[in-house]
Amino acid sequence: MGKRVRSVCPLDCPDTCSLLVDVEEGKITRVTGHPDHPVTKGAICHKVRRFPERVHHKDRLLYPLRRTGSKGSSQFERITWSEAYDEMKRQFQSAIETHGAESILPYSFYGNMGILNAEGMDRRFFHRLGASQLERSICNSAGAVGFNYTMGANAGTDPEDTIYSRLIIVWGCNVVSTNMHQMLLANEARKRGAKVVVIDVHNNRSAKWADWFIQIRPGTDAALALGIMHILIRDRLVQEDYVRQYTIGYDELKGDAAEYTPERVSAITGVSVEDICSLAHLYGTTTPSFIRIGNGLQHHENGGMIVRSIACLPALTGQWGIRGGGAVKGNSYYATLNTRGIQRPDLMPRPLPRSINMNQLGDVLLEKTRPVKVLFVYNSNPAQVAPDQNKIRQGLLREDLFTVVHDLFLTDTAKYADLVLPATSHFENLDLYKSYWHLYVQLHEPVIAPLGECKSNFTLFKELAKVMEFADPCFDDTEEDVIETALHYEKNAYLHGVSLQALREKGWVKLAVPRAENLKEAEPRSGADPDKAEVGGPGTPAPTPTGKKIALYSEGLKSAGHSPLPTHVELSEDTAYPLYFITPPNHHFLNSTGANIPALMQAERRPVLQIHPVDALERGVKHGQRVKIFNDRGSVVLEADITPDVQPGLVISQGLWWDDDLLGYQSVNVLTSQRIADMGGGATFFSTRVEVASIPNA
Ligand SMILES: Nc1nc2c(c(=O)[nH]1)N[C@H]1C(S)=C(S)[C@@H](COP(=O)(O)OP(=O)(O)OC[C@H]3O[C@@H](n4cnc5c(=O)[nH]c(N)nc54)[C@H](O)[C@@H]3O)O[C@H]1N2
Ligand SMILES: Nc1nc2c(c(=O)[nH]1)N[C@H]1C(S)=C(S)[C@@H](COP(=O)(O)OP(=O)(O)OC[C@H]3O[C@@H](n4cnc5c(=O)[nH]c(N)nc54)[C@H](O)[C@@H]3O)O[C@H]1N2
Ligand code: SF4
Ligand SMILES: [Mo]
Repeated sequence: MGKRVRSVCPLDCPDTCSLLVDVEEGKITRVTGHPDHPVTKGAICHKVRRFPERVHHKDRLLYPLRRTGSKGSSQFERITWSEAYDEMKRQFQSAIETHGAESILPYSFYGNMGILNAEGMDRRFFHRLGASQLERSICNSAGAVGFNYTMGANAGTDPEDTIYSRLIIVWGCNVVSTNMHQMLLANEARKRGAKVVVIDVHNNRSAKWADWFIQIRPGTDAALALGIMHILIRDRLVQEDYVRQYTIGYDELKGDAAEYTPERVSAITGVSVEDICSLAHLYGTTTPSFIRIGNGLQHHENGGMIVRSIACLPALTGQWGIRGGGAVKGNSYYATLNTRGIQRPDLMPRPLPRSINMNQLGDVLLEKTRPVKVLFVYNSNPAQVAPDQNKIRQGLLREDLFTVVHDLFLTDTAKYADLVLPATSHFENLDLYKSYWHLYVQLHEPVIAPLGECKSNFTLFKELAKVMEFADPCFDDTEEDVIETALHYEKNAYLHGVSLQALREKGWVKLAVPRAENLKEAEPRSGADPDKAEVGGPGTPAPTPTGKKIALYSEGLKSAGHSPLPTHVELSEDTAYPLYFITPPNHHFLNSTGANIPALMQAERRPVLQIHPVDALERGVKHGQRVKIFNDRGSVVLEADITPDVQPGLVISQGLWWDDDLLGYQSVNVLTSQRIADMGGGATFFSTRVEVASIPNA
């Protein structure tokens, strides 16, 4: 007899959907949305509907493998877990003896967002080992830091309230593909009369869905935000009382914004003067108004400053604290857990091991003075997703590097491994999930038993700790113990009512974030001891989660060497190459996850390069022809798709496809740079410059 059980989507997607899973004879046969979840309401994307094919894929790794051929040749033999553990112990010890524990580098991201399996026992293990620390800044860190400079924390509007918004600006976010429930909530708001504006470089699915699409030049969004501020100030659309009460630096901002005339902003951004003025007036006269700030902005080298600048807008029109008003960059601050308890940074040796920025893996693997001797990859596929692939591949080919990859599949990274370890899918694990967008915490209880000899990250690192003879009691903790530790955090008042028991009963619990009212006053925060509370403290004087005033002028930015005021900074990279090359996610893959599921590959058809007719004509490129895209870092070949959906001077390839020698697919990250963004050590994928050439006789 089959069963239907509750589950959670583990993917690195803001929506963190609640799922319903049909299981028959130990196999997952169907995945749908849980209709009762207050935000995700039973709707899920195609990617996850196809999860039965992913979990029971013929290529699922089911037992440990040891390399037999040359690196990258995909030749492996089956070994036992005990052989794998012995080998890892030997390699760890040898690296520590010859080069110190810092020569061991964990490399992970959020292939599975579960707290226990993404940042739990693994962190404890590598901290105790004394391995190099990894700065996990490939995704949202530049924007998160930028937003914090303005608002004090990575927290904004409750997305459930956005059905009350009258104006929704989707700014650098492809919501139709990457945050589908924000699209559905916006559609609900539209039924109530709201207008949706999309500001993007690309006339993509979200742009076509919008009521008004504003096409902007790459990396110029801070100038547009300042142009809006200029007009709000000039035309007296600023809520002066609110600004005086809740912000710092309005007078300084006035001086700064005065320089961003519509004409100047138009010249920088490519948006017409008329559109800049209409947008500013629409924004200045509509309440509640909401801005969804996406990750597209902060994958530029000036991305932190762009997000910081946009984040100033809601304060000027007094939108915070109003139901349906404000902005969201991310909401992860509300769900702050007892991170120290989960990850145990106190286990690290002193002085602390060096920290390595994950965006610079290529250089780090080729570094000779303090070399990496052991690379341990899990929850990530760096040979596809990380910038400057030629250097990464060169590093992975090093004979003196021992690489372990723990994954569900033989990914492009795993092909270079010395040891490949089979990972459970999240359906096989107990875990805790929070969302970085909505305000519900969810529990995931195993839906099926582990397949083959697969082990979860949690189990793997717990067992490795035993193999390494780490006697610390924290390595005896069960999954339940760590969940209890994670939720036991009196400094976060929003966690009030979120317990393992409540989660077991209900599946999800909403964080106790006070509801925004249609008031200009902030609601007092309650539920915690005022002396202890750091997150969500009571009686905050300003409508920010920390109670601090909103920093239109930021001393913090100044001391970090940035402009203390919002400002437009020109992109600088590789001006020798004339075209910007932007590679955002596609609709049917989740980063490189799903790019080996036949149904999803068919839906995406093939990787292409979108190029404007003018740029194609200049280069003699024909539609459907194979073209070479190149810069100093390397070249890739893609099929040209000539379309006015991209602007002149910009080429776009969506999605991270796995390498395929037969079909000629290579990672687009061959072309992207290891250069770091202005803030948060962020990645700069989208500030890439290239040239495109037609391939003769192709
Ligand atoms: N289907 C799908 N969903 C996903 C993912 C996926 O791979 N596939 N990935 C998940 C992850 S990890 C993340 S971080 C999020 C990312 O999702 P989003 O936050 O939507 O970020 P991106 O899709 O990277 O970029 C958003 C948009 O920014 C645009 N853009 C690029 N440069 C600029 C610019 O200078 N100005 C403006 N205004 N726009 C610009 C791009 O054209 C793109 O439409 O999505 C998550 N959800
Ligand atoms: N050019 C370009 N590059 C980009 C981006 C872009 O927009 N353009 N986006 C960037 C962004 S925003 C992000 S977040 C990164 C994402 O980069 P990654 O986090 O590397 O994302 P994925 O490609 O999804 O790889 C996740 C891997 O984890 C594995 N996995 C899943 N669950 C588990 C588990 O429980 N245990 C273990 N051990 N493995 C598991 C999956 O099978 C998969 O191979 O990519 C970045 N790279
Ligand atoms: S990938 Fe996103 S939209 Fe799709 S099921 Fe998972 S959380 Fe929901
Ligand atoms: Mo991401």
